[in-house]
Amino acid sequence: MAVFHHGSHWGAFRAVTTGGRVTVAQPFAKDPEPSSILASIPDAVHHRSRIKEPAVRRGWLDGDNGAGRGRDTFVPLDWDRAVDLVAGEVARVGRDFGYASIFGGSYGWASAGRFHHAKSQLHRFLNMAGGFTSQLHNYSYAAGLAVLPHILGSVEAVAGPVTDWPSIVEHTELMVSFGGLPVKNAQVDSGGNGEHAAAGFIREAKARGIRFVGVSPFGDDLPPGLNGEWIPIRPGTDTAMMLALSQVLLSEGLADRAFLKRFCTGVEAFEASLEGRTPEWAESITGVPVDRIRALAREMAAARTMISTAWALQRGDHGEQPFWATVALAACLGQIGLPGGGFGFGYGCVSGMGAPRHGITGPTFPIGSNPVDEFIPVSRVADMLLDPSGTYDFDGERRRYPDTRLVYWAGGNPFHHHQDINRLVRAFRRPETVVVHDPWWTATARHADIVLPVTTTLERNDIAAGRRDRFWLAMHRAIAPVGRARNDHDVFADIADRLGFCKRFTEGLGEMEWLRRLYDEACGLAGEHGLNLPDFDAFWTGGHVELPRPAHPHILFEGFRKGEVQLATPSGKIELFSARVAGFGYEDCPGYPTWLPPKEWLGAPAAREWPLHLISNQPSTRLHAQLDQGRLSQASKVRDREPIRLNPADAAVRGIAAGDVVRVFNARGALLAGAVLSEAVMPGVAVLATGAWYDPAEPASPGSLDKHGNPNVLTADRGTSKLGQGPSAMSALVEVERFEGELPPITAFDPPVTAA
Ligand SMILES: Nc1nc2c(c(=O)[nH]1)N[C@H]1C(S)=C(S)[C@@H](COP(=O)(O)OP(=O)(O)OC[C@H]3O[C@@H](n4cnc5c(=O)[nH]c(N)nc54)[C@H](O)[C@@H]3O)O[C@H]1N2
Ligand SMILES: Nc1nc2c(c(=O)[nH]1)N[C@H]1C(S)=C(S)[C@@H](COP(=O)(O)OP(=O)(O)OC[C@H]3O[C@@H](n4cnc5c(=O)[nH]c(N)nc54)[C@H](O)[C@@H]3O)O[C@H]1N2
Ligand SMILES: [Mo]
Repeated sequence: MAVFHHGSHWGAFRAVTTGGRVTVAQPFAKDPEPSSILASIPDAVHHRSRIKEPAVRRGWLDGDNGAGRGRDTFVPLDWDRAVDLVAGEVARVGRDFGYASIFGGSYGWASAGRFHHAKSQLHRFLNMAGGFTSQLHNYSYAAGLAVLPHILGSVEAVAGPVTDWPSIVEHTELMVSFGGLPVKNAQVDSGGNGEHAAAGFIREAKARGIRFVGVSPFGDDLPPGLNGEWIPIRPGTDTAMMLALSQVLLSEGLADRAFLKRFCTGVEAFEASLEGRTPEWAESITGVPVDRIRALAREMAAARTMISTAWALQRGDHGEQPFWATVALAACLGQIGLPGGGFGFGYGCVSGMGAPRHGITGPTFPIGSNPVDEFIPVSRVADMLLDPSGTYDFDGERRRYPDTRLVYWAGGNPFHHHQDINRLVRAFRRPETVVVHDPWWTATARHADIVLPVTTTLERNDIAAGRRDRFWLAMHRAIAPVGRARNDHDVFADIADRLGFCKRFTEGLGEMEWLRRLYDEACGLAGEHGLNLPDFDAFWTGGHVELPRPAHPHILFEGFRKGEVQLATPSGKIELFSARVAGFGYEDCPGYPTWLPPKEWLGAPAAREWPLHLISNQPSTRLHAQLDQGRLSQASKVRDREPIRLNPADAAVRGIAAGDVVRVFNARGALLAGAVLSEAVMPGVAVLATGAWYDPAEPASPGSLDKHGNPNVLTADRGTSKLGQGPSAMSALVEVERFEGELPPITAFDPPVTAA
């Protein structure tokens, strides 16, 4: 038995190995609240779904123009041949079509280590090869990243740092959260997560007597034991409620006029737009009673109030609006920049939002710069593949999609993360070649032509350092590579060698030399902030470095409120009306926060045919599709299917009992899931987390039933608006029925046959 320091998006741990296998992941002693997701790590590392050797799709070898992607068998290759093929494709496409025809956006969370970060490795490699088309923004809060610079001049309200929890614990009296404080999500953070602090701060806040109000279609979004008040709301309608709250504040003389005058612009236009936006109007849209809306506005004005809006709210049609309406509501309350007051996006959404930390950048792998300046808004990938050289609007620009010939993905899983998978299946048949690196036979690997097996973090040395975390974590190699897996870095070094730039790519450094260099560089930066950190050897042996908590909690927009800084908006102030956004002339994102009905919501005409609103939230038992093979996720399945939560009344009228397998469907697709009945789901809503591995019953035909329960066969692939073009997964209507047929077995975890 041996024990190794390690780190992950789910937390720091000690990897215990026996006989060359990882058997247990023991939580890090300094973590106050380790995630139970750790238990799934050993299962996944040694799972039969690992890719054992490089493979090439049979139809690609036969020149089928992509027709067989997603259903073909694969032929094993040796590494030399695999590397030759990939190098040949990169060179050919770059030469014949230009490097913008290589799509290397490669969106995804990959793993925590900062050196072996797959997407960074790919980007460094492609930058040196000649460039690539990239992706802008993220699936988490793309609409927010687009709209907030116009109204706040920056993105920190959504990307952090937001006001620190200690400021909330000490000063806040009322915390109103749209989308709740989903602490299931605070189990993870990107890049490493040594300290899970959010749930503890929330408990402390409760002990101090803070009152919590959670506005959400799903009661479980407020942590258990909080005794918070749950206000159910129809999905996709929060903007209407926020506008009505603002209308009450302004019309009842409760708004902070001095704050609005001094720190905001466009107040008159905003106020005029609220004509008729009364609680009565909002009740008809949101389902929240008039009296509760009016009383809540008064309660918010009477207390030190923190408004938290979950990232999920912008992941829908017109997703820019709930964020803008949040800012406007907080501006009316006038507490922005005060301790414990104002607003922030994403409390509870990941571990580190609101966690106090120094603004020191951890070890970072240098990727260089892209000689091609072509990008797409992150979630327009299927549009790009289906409509080469098609035009679209984005944030004030008219743009054109590139003509993609080669898709290269390392560290992401679009067949998990993208909306309308049946459309994505068609889109993925378009390019000439698809290359994927992954440790596992994910649905994306199955839809590739050349599949390269890479190591998991446990098979290599690395350093984890989450941007929002206080710990830098040594990640010690605990086992030998599984099968013939290799590190992404080594694979790219070999391809670079074929293309003649290996030395530039590796800089002649080996793995440990890279780690030492990245650590030393980060220490240098920390030193400039007055932090003296141990040298690399002490860090590596000790297993971690702990950055101290800052002495004073950060307060969002404190300096602005004190008059020390202006915002980087055209007016220097908070823009309740934006002349710039209005000037774009987008009907789906006008110049001030506006309730615009989603294309799909419970008030839409389509709801007569598809009467349930599907919420596909983040899973509590894994990270996206990662670790779906593990024991925690598997234990949550119902007859092997992903659990779907339904209100008992909705289940009863459909003759559905707890534990039944149900068919969930709309015009875009259909899936099987396992029914769980819960009063915490408001009537008319169904909750199905993301991440069950896509498992089509008939891979040959797009539109086939997904046997396992990936909600993205049902979600719509359209941009939030012309402004943000973000993903709009949350705006999806469906119907649910009992599944009567013979239950097909799950095959998503069985490797596609490889034939010699
Ligand atoms: N319907 C719906 N869809 C959603 C969402 C939603 O709320 N609803 N949420 C969206 C959001 S916010 C996000 S962030 C996305 C997440 O989408 P992704 O980030 O794409 O999901 P992951 O499953 O984390 O995919 C990461 C992949 O990287 C692989 N990987 C891990 N380590 C390595 C490595 O070292 N090398 C290589 N090459 N690969 C590695 C993993 O095996 C996995 O396949 O999903 C989005 N999709
Ligand atoms: N365990 C775990 N944690 C994770 C992740 C994971 O995969 N697993 N993923 C991480 C990632 S990449 C991200 S971006 C964050 C995402 O953080 P979020 O986007 O906030 O997460 P979700 O779970 O999608 O949504 C939070 C809650 O918002 C509610 N909600 C949905 N639609 C509406 C609406 O229209 N109105 C209101 N009021 N509420 C609504 C849902 O009930 C949902 O439970 O989570 C991170 N944390
Ligand atoms: Mo995300």
